[in-house]
Amino acid sequence: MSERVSSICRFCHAQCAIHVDLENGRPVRVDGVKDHPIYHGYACAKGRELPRFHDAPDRLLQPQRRGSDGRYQTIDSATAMDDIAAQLRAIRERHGERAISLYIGTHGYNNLASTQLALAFMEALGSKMVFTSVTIDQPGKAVSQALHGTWLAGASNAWEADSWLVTGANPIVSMLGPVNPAWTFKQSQARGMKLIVIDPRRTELARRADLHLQARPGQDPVILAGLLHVILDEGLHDAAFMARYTRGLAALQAAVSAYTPEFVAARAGLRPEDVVMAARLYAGGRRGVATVGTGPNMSGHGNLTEYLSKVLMSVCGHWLQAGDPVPNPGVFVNPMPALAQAIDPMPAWGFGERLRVRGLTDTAAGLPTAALADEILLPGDGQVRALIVLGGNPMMAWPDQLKTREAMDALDLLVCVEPVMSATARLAHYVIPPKLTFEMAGCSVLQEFLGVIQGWGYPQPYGQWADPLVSPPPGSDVIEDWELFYGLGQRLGLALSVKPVSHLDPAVQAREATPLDMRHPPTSEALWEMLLKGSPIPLSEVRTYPDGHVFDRGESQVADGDPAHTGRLDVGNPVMLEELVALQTVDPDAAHGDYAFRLVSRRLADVLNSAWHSNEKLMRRWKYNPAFMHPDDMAALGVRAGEVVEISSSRASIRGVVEPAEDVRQGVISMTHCFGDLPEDEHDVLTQGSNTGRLTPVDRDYDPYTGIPRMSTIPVNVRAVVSAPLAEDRAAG
Ligand SMILES: Nc1nc2c(c(=O)[nH]1)N[C@H]1C(S)=C(S)[C@@H](COP(=O)(O)OP(=O)(O)OC[C@H]3O[C@@H](n4cnc5c(=O)[nH]c(N)nc54)[C@H](O)[C@@H]3O)O[C@H]1N2
Ligand SMILES: Nc1nc2c(c(=O)[nH]1)N[C@H]1C(S)=C(S)[C@@H](COP(=O)(O)OP(=O)(O)OC[C@H]3O[C@@H](n4cnc5c(=O)[nH]c(N)nc54)[C@H](O)[C@@H]3O)O[C@H]1N2
Ligand code: SF4
Ligand SMILES: [Mo]
Repeated sequence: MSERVSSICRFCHAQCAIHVDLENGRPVRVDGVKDHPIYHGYACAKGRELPRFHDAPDRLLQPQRRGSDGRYQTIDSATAMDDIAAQLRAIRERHGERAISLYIGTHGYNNLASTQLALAFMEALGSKMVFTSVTIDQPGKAVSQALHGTWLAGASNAWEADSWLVTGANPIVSMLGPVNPAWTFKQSQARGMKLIVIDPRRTELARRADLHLQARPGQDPVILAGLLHVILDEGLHDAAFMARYTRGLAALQAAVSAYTPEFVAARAGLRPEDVVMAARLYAGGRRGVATVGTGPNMSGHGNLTEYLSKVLMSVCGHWLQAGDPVPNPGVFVNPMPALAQAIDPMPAWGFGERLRVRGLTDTAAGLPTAALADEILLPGDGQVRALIVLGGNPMMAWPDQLKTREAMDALDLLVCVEPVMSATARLAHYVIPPKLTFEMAGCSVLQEFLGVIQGWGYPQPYGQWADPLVSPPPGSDVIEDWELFYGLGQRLGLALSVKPVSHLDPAVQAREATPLDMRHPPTSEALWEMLLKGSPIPLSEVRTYPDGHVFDRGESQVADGDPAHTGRLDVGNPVMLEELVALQTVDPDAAHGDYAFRLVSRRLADVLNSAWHSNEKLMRRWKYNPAFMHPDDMAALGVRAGEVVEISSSRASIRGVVEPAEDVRQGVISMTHCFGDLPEDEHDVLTQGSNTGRLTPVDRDYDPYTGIPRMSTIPVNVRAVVSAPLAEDRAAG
């Protein structure tokens, strides 16, 4: 028996609408939805493999408990929760709430129901030790918004913008940007939108750009300061917008004065005329968007790069202004009021929980995850003893893998919510396997929620709901991720409260929170109703459109703000400008003259971080993370395609399999993260790849506020070690 049903892929944040073929109750095939108004039939190779994840031979179907002999034993989920709760209680009694920490990774976020319940659990427990992948990803986003202030009406979307500047992101592959980026950029450029890309690699996006600045990595604040210099110098800025809504122009002008196109070009390895052209292209239109990706956030001065990117938007008056159409009035999420009005900056760091290491505090992006290993290792009051990992893989993803390894060993209790025995799960005391996508209900709220970040999200009021399609495999004992946190809350006598994701304002979320009945668990649907409480379109209405729907919310325009409101966007934040001025005299890269190469991160289309590397189809091209290098660099080193090199940083050495890539700037190695294995289990670079996180020390060269260390533009040396047979195979075949 076969049927075709509608669903949502939740393997990444893109949340594509999909069609799933079921045969005898099992999913067998996934396709994009033809003629879909938002996704236009798109579904990537990973989404198409969802059925194989559900039936994967390495999928865990029962909770695992590690015995004193190190072996895992199957237990049932109720017993697992009893055990974990008892241990948490003991740790709390002996060491206090702070000893219990939570880390939410990528797959926690892909399902906001689990994230919200995990947060509710920690709040009820009274521990502020909540860490997420955000602070080892793009912490500069939230930090810079706090420093710069918020424009209520928000930014244009790619469907309507006149110019789009992307610094160190590759949305065509990563999907972090406009929904269905390839389709969207194509339409927008046909309409006349100018696309400018700054990236040391000629990426899939850069190839489509009107101008690609193939700069030296790590020089982004210098380049953006150069753009600001040209814009202010040539009078391309929006003086009226600046006078009315911003402050700090004089300080900004002074700080960028030395960043002439010649200076910038020399520093960043560009041509001065390209710096000028980038400024003119970006500033040329009425509405523009400047976005930054993971590359610059990880390359030092990430807050500054993100800050200058927002300053560019404000200097050009590129935000949506009174009379502009409101692109997305919301389906599941109530957006900020569409007003031409600025909200003053807010504290970006220095508040909340204080870490015991490196003087770090809570930040607008959350607690610094790069410091959690040290918080676990450092003895004394407040030492972290327990860690619950929700949909993340610290051993593969965190910087400084060797330190992370030590930290995982030092924990009294490590719990992973994981569908496979991931590198981290193999060190855990308990592994709780979750239900997977097709076994759970879900909706498109995540992608809509991400729309608060300029340049991301749905361009129209689109929403979709997905019912569970299949039961978990017979005989399995898998639960929805959130059920673990509910179950632990029950056993610890906590009162959990669900904050709705349908509101952006934390105060409103707290006010609208629904206390859970701690005796009778909610159904998943009831939980989603709580999460979407007060949404612009009721869930019941969204559910009537199985393939999702663009709702008619009428035409609306951005309205004038309240004239009495005095909020202003700050384009002259003193801390940021001081950092910028210091870069004039000192090129931070010059300190690493002993290292000939810079290793930059990137994404591969067929894999998502560390997830499901066991899938044969996705890994058919490379079972490892290739070290992409320019052919001239390879020739200089005397290495050929497929040969193995040793890549050494100040912290550690890893191996890499060389892959020639004309698109990579010389002097740069481009390599994706989350490969390899535990240090002791990494034996064969050709089948496992290697872990770039091992190259990064967390306690040197880190951001003083968010703690993010240098995870891209890592100074490294490269030397040939082995002539792998692979090279001969290739030559022969
Ligand atoms: N050097 C370097 N380091 C990096 C990066 C880089 O670019 N360079 N990138 C950083 C970034 S941006 C991030 S976000 C982090 C990623 O950090 P993490 O989120 O910690 O790492 P992931 O590999 O995404 O972990 C996802 C885990 O979820 C599991 N999983 C898969 N499906 C499901 C599911 O349905 N439910 C649940 N509960 N779990 C599931 C996977 O098996 C995997 O173990 O890595 C960071 N590390
Ligand atoms: N297929 C796939 N999609 C993914 C992921 C995945 O693993 N695979 N991971 C997901 C996650 S967790 C995230 S956070 C997003 C990330 O989304 P993006 O930020 O778009 O990530 P990347 O595609 O790695 O693009 C980063 C770009 O920065 C460039 N770069 C590196 N260093 C520098 C620098 O110093 N300056 C400049 N200007 N550029 C630099 C790299 O060459 C690369 O092209 O992707 C998500 N989507
Ligand atoms: S882009 Fe993301 S959501 Fe879309 S099909 Fe691929 S993995 Fe799934
Ligand atoms: Mo990420």
